[in-house]
Amino acid sequence: MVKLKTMGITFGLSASLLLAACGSDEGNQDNGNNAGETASIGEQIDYTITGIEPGAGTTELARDTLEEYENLEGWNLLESSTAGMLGALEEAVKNEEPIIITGWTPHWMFTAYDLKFLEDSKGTFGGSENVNTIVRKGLEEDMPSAYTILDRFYWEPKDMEAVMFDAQEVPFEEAATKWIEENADKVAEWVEGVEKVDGDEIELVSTPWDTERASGYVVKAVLEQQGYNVTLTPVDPAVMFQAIATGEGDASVAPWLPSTHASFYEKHKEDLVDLGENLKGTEIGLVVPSYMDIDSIEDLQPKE
Ligand code: PBE
Repeated sequence: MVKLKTMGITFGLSASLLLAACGSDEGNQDNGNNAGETASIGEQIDYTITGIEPGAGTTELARDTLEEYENLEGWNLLESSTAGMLGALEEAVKNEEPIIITGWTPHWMFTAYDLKFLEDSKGTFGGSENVNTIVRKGLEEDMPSAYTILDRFYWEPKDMEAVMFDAQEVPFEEAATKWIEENADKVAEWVEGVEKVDGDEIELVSTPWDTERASGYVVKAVLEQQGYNVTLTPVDPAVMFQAIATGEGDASVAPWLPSTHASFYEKHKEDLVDLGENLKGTEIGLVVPSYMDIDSIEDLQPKE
């Protein structure tokens, strides 16, 4: 009896909820309020862009973007972590809900999900860019072997992606070693004619994202094969540039230039040596799942 009664109440509730839902739908149309329109993307996501770490270059450029685009008046950037952003992205895609993230490539997010960059007509995210190698002043004289290898280090997005892909299953160190074994020709070019050393210590400074874990561990392993004793320390981009400028760190293969890390680079460029790009063709920006009916940052509506 009790059970039946409960079921009766449950049924009653569902029915009234259904009725209420229908009623409110009809109500909207009757109001003539935005007749035929669904909520704007901004309304649906509460005018919030799902961002990453406060110290990332991407976060800085996303803040600039919110200032530069008048149509983003009233929007905000949720600063959290890369893991937090990826979790929110996964959840949204699973439910086919709208989401706007700060994203970048190379990254497995573009393989795992069908995503697109929003066009950036004002260029606040800088378009296609590179990853550079920077070293401290005096490294060329102090550690000529390491300097030569760092100067020659160059690879392609597909190489970096291969390491990142394997590193989803095994530690980065192992993924890097595998890449080196499979690309012995390339590595041989970097170390050709370079004198080995006997345990000299070298400090590599990097940032805490997978792209730079991939390059950092590859360069670390190559330098170790050459006899160096290598430490690899991930820090915020601001700290990374500062470390190379003050000489606390010896080298970094992690700066995204000329845009993502522009402000840090500008601050320290006189006090470091820029060896140019080690990888071409990265990009950062606002990214959405392809099922969203929007192509450009300009198409977003200001908060009402
Ligand atoms: N990233 C990955 C970093 C650099 C590498 C794009 C998230 C950033 O500083 O924004």
